[in-house]
Amino acid sequence: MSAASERAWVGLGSNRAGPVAQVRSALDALAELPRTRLERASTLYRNPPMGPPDQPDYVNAVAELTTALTAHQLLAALQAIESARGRERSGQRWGPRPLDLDLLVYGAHRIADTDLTVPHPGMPERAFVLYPLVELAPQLWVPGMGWAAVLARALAGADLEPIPEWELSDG
Ligand code: A4P
Ligand code: MG
Repeated sequence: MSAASERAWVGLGSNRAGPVAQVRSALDALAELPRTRLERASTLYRNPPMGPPDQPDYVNAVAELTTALTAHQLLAALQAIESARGRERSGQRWGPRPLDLDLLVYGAHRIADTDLTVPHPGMPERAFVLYPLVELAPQLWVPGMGWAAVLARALAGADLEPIPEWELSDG
């Protein structure tokens, strides 16, 4: 990767159409992105929905990338992966979805325009983002928000169930 590349973290979530397989295939798709390297992926965690409770549990994970894409190019690439999995963007807010990819952190950048807000503003309330993020990057400073580990500690007692390896190999 070139000297101009950035370290970026992406949140993955699914609660439909085989959530474990959805997240695993999204990780494969991230590994195939141009000018991007998938450095590591967190454990997958099963957890109850944030938002409307009458929907299945989610499977969430975080991926760490090194990328020479701009933040907006990376967002477009994430949306293309979502669309390829049949995501309908017109659905209910925070409703069930086969695959949701959020750009959490993009280097030290702070971005707020009509298409993109980075760091992702929901992070401080979301154990399903912060716990896997801290697993990958225990020393991470989230621009404008603080240390990821400190943000995670504020959500102690989160209901996150790590998905064991044997379950992953079943798809
Ligand atoms: N957008 C702006 N900033 C970003 C960013 N940093 N990353 C814009 C990704 N997208 C960003 O997204 C709406 C618009 O946000 C996009 O067009 C993009 O330009 P969307 O994915 O279509 O909308 P959404 O996901 O339905 O809404 P929202 O508010 O983004 O929902 P979230 O935050 O993605 O949350 N419960 C559990 N347990 N686990 C989950 O993963 N996820 C959600 C959805 C709800 N409940 C959940 C989970
Ligand atoms: Mg989203």
